[in-house]
Amino acid sequence: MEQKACSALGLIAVLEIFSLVLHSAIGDVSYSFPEEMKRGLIIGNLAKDMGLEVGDLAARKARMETDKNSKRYCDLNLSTGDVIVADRIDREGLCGKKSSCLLIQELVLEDPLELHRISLHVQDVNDNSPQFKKNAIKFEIRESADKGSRFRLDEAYDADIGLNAIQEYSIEENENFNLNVVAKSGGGKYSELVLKKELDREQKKELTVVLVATDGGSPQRSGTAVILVTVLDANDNAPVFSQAVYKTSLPENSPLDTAVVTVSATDADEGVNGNVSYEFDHVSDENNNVFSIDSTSGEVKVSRMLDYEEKTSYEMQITAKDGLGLVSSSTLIIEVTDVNDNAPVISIKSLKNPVPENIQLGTEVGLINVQDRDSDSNEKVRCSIQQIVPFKLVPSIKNYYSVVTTGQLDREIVSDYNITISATDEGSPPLSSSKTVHLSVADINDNPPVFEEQSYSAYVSENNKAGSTLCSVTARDPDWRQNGTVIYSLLPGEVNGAPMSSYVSVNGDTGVIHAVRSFDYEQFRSFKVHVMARDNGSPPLSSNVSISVFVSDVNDNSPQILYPAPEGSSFMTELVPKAAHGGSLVSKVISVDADSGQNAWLSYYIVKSTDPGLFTIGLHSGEIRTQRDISEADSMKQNLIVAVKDNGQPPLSATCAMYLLISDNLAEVPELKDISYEEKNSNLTSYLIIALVCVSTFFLTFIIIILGVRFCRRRKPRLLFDGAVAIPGAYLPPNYADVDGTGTLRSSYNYDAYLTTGSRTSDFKFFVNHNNVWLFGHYLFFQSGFGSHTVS
Ligand SMILES: *[C@@H]1O[C@H](CO)[C@@H](O)[C@H](O)[C@H]1NC(C)=O
Ligand SMILES: *[C@@H]1O[C@H](CO)[C@@H](O)[C@H](O)[C@H]1NC(C)=O
Ligand SMILES: *[C@@H]1O[C@H](CO)[C@@H](O)[C@H](O)[C@H]1NC(C)=O
Ligand SMILES: *[C@@H]1O[C@H](CO)[C@@H](O)[C@H](O)[C@H]1NC(C)=O
Ligand SMILES: CC(=O)N[C@H]1CO[C@H](CO)[C@@H](O)[C@@H]1O
Repeated sequence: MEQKACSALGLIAVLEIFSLVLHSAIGDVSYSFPEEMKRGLIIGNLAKDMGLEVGDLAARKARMETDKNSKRYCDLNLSTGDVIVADRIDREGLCGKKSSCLLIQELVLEDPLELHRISLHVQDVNDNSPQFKKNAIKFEIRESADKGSRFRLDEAYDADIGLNAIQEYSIEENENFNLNVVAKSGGGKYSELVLKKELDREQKKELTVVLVATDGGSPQRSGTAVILVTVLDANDNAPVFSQAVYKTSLPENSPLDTAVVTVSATDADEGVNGNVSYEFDHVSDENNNVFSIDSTSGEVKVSRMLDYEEKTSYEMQITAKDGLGLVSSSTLIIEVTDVNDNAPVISIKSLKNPVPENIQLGTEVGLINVQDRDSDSNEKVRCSIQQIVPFKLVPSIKNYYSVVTTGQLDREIVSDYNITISATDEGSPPLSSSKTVHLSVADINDNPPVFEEQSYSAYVSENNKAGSTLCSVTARDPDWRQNGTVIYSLLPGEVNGAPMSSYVSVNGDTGVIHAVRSFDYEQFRSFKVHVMARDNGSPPLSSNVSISVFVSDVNDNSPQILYPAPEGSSFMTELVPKAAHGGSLVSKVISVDADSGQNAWLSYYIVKSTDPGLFTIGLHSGEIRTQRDISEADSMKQNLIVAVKDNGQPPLSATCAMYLLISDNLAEVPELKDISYEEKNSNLTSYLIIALVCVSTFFLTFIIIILGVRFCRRRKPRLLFDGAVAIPGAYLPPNYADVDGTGTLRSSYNYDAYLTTGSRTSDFKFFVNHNNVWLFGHYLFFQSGFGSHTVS
C-alpha cells in the first residue's frame, strides 16, 4: 500500500514537473471538498483564485479538460467563474481505501493558450456503514467446549476510511459469551467470541447473539450480524430410570411372551447419545433366560415358564445404556404368585402287605404321606378313601395318614383290595389325585373242609369187582394252598369184626371210595364208612362224614331145597294114607334162597308126576296136597318132580324128586330099604350129634389148616354158597319163604357168613340143626337164627 502510494506520488510529481514546465506563468489551483456533493454545487471560484477577469474567461474560451480518458467531474460557469460539480464524486469509488483522494482536472485558456492544473482533493464523508458479509453468522459449538474457548467472528467491512472506518465491535449482553476485539497489525479489527460459561444443550440448544460493528464517523454508523450458535450435544447425560425399583407380580405358569412390565429410562441427550438401550445386568444362571427385555422398548417378557414351586421371586438389575455407553441401572423385582397347578402327591411310606385275615380291628396296616407343592390354601389337602372297603384313613402327624382296618377281613370272601386313596386340595379349581394301594389278604387256616353233603350213600351190587368205585366224596376248603388242600382218609371202624380198611379204601386226593373186596349181600347188606377230610394247614382242620354203603342183592343163589333131600343123595318117601281125602296135606317141599326179595321169592311147580291129576303143589307154599280122594285104583307109588324157581332175573331154579307111597303100612313097600330112616329119626339124630362132634373136631382142624394154606396162597377168598342140604322136615319152619295174603314178601333176614375153601367136591355131609352149624363136606355153614320168615 505504501508502495502504491509512492508510485502515485511519483506520478503526481511527474505531472507536476510537467505542468511546472508548461504553466510556469500561472499557479495551480487546488480545491478540497467532500465527496458526494450534488451536481451544480460550487467547489470554488477559479477566476478569483487565479486572478482572472470573469469576462476573460468566456473570451479566452476557458474550459475544463481532463487528462487522458479521465472523467470530467467539474465544470466552469463562465459567467461567474465558479467551479461546479459536474458529476458524482464518490471517494470510495475513485480512490478506494487511499488515505487521500486527488482528482486532477485541467483548465484550458486560449489567447494565449494556457493550461492550468486544478487539483481536486476529495475528502471522505462517512457515507458507508460497516457491513458484515452475511447477516447471520452460524456457529456449532459442542456443549462440552471449555470455558475461555475463542471463536473468531467474521470481520465487518466499511468502505470509509480513517475514523469513518470500523472502530468498534460489540455484542449484546449474554450469559455465555464475551466479545474480544483484536486489532490487526495492518489496521482493521476483528472480534472473537469468548466462552465465559459452558453451554448446556439440554438447557438451550441455540443461542442468538447480535454482533454490532461501529465506525468512528459522525454520525456514527454501525452494521449488525446475528451470531447463531447451535449447541452441539455431548453425551453428558446418563439415562435415568423412571423408577429406582420396579416391582411387579405375576402368576406362575404365565404363558411365554407375557408382558411383565415396561421399564423406561430417559436420556436428556439427543441422537445416539440419547438412544437408550436396555439389558439385564449380569444374571445368575438360575435367572438366566427366564425373562427377556426388549433392548429398545424396555418391555420385559416371560421367556421361560415360571414355577412358583421353584422360585417365588426374581430380582434383577436392569441397565440402561445410551449410545456412547453411559449407563444407569434399576432393580426389577418380580414376585411370582402361586397358582394351584400341583395336584397332591400321595406316597406310600409303609405298607403291611399281605395283611393276615385275622388281623385285629383298628390295626394300622399302612402309612401314607400326602404333599402338595403349592402353598397356602392350594396346599391344604383332604384325603379319603371313597370306597366301601374295611379300611379308613386316620390323620396322623402333619401330612401323614394311617390306613386302619375298620372291619373283619375274610380272605375267602375278598382276597385282595384295591384301595383308592384320593386327595383333593383346596385350590380353586381344586386339583385332586388318587393312588391305588393293592392290599392282599393273607390266608389263615380258618375254614375246615366242608363236605358237599351231610352224608353220602353208596349203592353197590354184590359180587362187585374188587377195586370198583363205590362213590366219591368231596369236601371243599376255601382256604389258600395247603390251608385249603383237602386230604381224605378213612376213619377206623369195623365191619363184622374186620377192619374197615379191608373193605373199602379212599383215595386221599380225590375222595373216591373203592371197594377193596367183593361184597356179598348175603353176608351184610349195608355198613357205614366214616371218612375224614383234613386240610394241610398247621394246625390242620378236619370234618367227618359218614357214607352208608348199601349192598344190593343179585340173584346169585339158586333155591336150595332143604326137603326132600336132593335126588340120588338120599332116598326119602312120604306115606300117604289111603283114606286121604281130596285137599289133604301130603307133604311139603321146603326150600330156601340165600338171596332176598324177589330173588328169594320162590315158586313151586310140579314138573312131572306119575298121576298128574292126583297132587297139586301150592305155588308159593310148596305144600303138596291131594286133589281128589285117593282111590284103590291109584298106583301105590307116586313120583313127583318138583321144580323150585326164584323170581330173580334171570330166575334160578332147582328140582327135587318126591316119592309118595300110598299106603297105610310101611312094610308094604319092600323096595324102600331106607324107610326106617324116617322112623329112627331121633336115634339117628343122637348118632349124628356124636358123629358130628367127632368129625367136627377133626374137620375143623383140617379146615383151619386148609384155610391157612389157602389164605396165604390166595389172598382173595371167594364168596360162594353152593352145595346140597339135607334137612329133616320137622325142624324147619313150615312156611319158610312164604307169601302173605297180599303177595308181598315180608322179611327180616339175618345174615349168614359163608367161608369156603373153593373146592366144590363134596365128601362129607353133616348138619347140626340145633346149633345151626351145617357142614357139607368141607363147606362150612354157620347159621344164626335161620328161618324167621313168618306169615303175619
Ligand atoms: C438407537 O439404537 C438402535 C439400536 O441400537 C438403532 O436401531 C437406532 O437406529 C438408534 N436410534 C438412533 C436415533 O440413533
Ligand atoms: C386290583 O387291581 C389289579 C391290577 O389292576 C387287578 O388285577 C385286580 O383284579 C384288582 N383287584 C380288585 C379286587 O379289584
Ligand atoms: C395257612 O394258615 C397259616 C395260619 O393258620 C398261615 O400261617 C399260613 O401262612 C397259611 N398258608 C398259606 C399258604 O397261606
Ligand atoms: C372226626 O373223627 C375223628 C375220629 O373219630 C375225631 O378224632 C375227630 O375229632 C372228628 N372230627 C370232627 C370234626 O368231628
Ligand atoms: C452555464 C451556466 O451555468 N451559467 C450560469 C452562470 O452564473 C450565472 C449567475 O449566477 C447564471 O445566471 C448562469 O446561468
